[in-house]
Amino acid sequence: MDENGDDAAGSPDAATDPLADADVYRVLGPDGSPLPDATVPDLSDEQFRAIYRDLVVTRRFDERAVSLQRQGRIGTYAPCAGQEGSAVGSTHALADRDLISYQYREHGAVVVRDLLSEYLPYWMGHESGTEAIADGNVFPLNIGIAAHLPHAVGAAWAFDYRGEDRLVAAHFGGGATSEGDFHEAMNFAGVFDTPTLFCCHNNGWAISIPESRQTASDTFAEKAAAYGFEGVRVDGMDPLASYAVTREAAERARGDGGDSGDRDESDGDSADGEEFDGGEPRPALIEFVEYRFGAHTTADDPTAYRDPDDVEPWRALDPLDRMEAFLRETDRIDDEGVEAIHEEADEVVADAIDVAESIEVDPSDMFDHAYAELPPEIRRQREELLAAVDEHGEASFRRGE
Ligand SMILES: Cc1ncc(C[n+]2csc(CCOP(=O)(O)OP(=O)(O)O)c2C)c(N)n1
Repeated sequence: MDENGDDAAGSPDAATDPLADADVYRVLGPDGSPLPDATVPDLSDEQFRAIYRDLVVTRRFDERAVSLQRQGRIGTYAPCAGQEGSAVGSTHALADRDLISYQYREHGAVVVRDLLSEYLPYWMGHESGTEAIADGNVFPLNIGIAAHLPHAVGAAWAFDYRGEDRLVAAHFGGGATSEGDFHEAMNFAGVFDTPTLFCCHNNGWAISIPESRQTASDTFAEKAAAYGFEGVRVDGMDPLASYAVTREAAERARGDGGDSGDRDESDGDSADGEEFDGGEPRPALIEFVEYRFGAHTTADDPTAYRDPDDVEPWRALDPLDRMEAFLRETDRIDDEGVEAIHEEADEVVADAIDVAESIEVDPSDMFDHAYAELPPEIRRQREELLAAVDEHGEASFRRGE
């Protein structure tokens, strides 16, 4: 219990020992070795390497995006370092036809869908970035916390209604669970059995608010019990555990029983003690227990609200290091293979930046996407801008010119 009288999981106390909670499902130990009682997912060598490749691309993208923001080449950016394991692992467990609806930090999901070039323009202010990823079954990212969740449930309900074998994986942070939209979405999904996976990223913080001030529940996963479906906790910094739990939940959401054989059934308990047992399609809440290594966004300074030393125990669980160690230990990769993946990641991200920066900009685009019909004041501003561009030339509006 902390000085505020809270004993919820994810409290600053718990943050000092990431392995303290025994109810968190893991496949890999901190050093990347499979845990003695864990079932390693039944994937091909190629699939294991693809997960590692996507983790490395996501990390590289993250580093370059922060650097581009510092150079004034993109706007505000939300770093994901530390959280790649859950976004990448869970997306590998889905079918390409499944829809992903995410908050703004789960860039790994976009990497798995191979959409970086289409996506990066969003962060540079181009609306095309949100339109193009729809072709890869990814909803535009959502800044209004939890506002996407009722839409995600609506889309899942529509899939079910039309008899389409598709589900929706909806990602959000712990802070989003304090919003009414979260509860409305969860309730509707539970009552109407929509094929929705609620992927809650418990990264310790909602900007400067620690999880212990976000909820008095012991866990986020247990909130599912109130809506009549399963909630499960998993190590979000363990890509293989994230894969296994998501795959099982996805099968259950499709009505396939949810026993993929990848996960020891004794670890499959829901928050209320019932096991996944097959049968009717059901939604699920997956709490990914993880940590945000960096700032909330590039506009944030985390040293104002947390001790940098608190991050270190979580860095020891870095999902890239654990996955690489697992691949090496099981002879699925060697030095050359690791190097090749890092080189590929550099190239993929550099190409995405080239593509995004080559987009021609029409300044009037900024007025195009909020209203079907422009209100008079916005119309006036548009005309004023176009007149100024006509008079002074577009170049005079560019930075440094
Ligand atoms: C409806 C709404 N309220 C407040 C905000 C301001 N805001 C932006 S991010 C954020 C924290 C969200 O935390 P969490 O859901 O835990 O996700 P994380 O940023 O940790 O990934 C808040 C409050 C917002 N974007 N939308």
